[in-house]
Amino acid sequence: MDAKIPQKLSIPGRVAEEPGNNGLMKLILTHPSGARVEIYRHGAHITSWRTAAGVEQFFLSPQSHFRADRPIRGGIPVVFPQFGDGPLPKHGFARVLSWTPVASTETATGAVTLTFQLEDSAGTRATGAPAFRARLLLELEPTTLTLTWGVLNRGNDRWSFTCALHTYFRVADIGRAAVEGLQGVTLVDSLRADRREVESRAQIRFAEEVDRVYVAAPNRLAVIDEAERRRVGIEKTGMVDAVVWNPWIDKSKRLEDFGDEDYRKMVCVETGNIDKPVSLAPGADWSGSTRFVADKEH
Ligand code: TA6
Repeated sequence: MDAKIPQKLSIPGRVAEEPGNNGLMKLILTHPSGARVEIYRHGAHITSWRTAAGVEQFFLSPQSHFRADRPIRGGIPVVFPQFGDGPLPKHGFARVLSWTPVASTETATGAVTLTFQLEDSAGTRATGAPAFRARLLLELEPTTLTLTWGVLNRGNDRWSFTCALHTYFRVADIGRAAVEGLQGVTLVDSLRADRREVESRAQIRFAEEVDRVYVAAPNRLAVIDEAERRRVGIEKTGMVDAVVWNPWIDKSKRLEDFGDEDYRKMVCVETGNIDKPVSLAPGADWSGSTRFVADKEH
């Protein structure tokens, strides 16, 4: 079991740590408004975000593993330094490594923040990745959650990587859910040999498996949950692309940490740098952020 967070990081009533599922340690951020986030050291993985109204915004699979060698299914997997398949295990090593909480604050405006850090290790260097430092800053406010991600190349050579926040949004009914903001954007369809085409729809709705990278997507997107009259705005900076994924029926059955019917209750809308990798000279750093804004549907 991880050690408890150092006393200097805990803030009474705001930042605490406790054993989570399967004994993995999780930190809990609580905003004075009642908004709340849970994040595991494992993968710096956010598993829950509730707004001040107490409404859960993310999907977490009841069948998720909580094991050091498996990613958590749901919430926000941190995909780094590789999106998808490639020389590393799929979606990279960051989501199955333990990150370290290194700072926590309550800002003058009342936001509660927590910073996690991941640095290179013999294991990561064995994959060919250089010395690096990755940091993930969470900022929690009554109806928003902002993640700011920074990567510093501490190696001696240029380093290119792809990355994403692989966010699983909770919806009451996929049949009454939609993703907005991608009309006119070039998409790469993973289910059709990476064929490229232009998204024609103002609202993307779901009636089959969807697995598409949207290249250079607009910085404002939205997930609509009509059944609960909810809308979550997504505001990204420095994270060029977006991904829309729903496994639908057949793939859901193939995912052993995901219920056969769970495709009805979630949609992934991811933000990241996928089509064109981030390329860092030695000593250079990259930063990107994604803000989630929970709102009642207008
Ligand atoms: O982001 C979409 C995707 O690449 C899909 O192809 C699907 O495999 C999903 O990620 C989940 O991947 P995982 O390795 O977490 O099962």
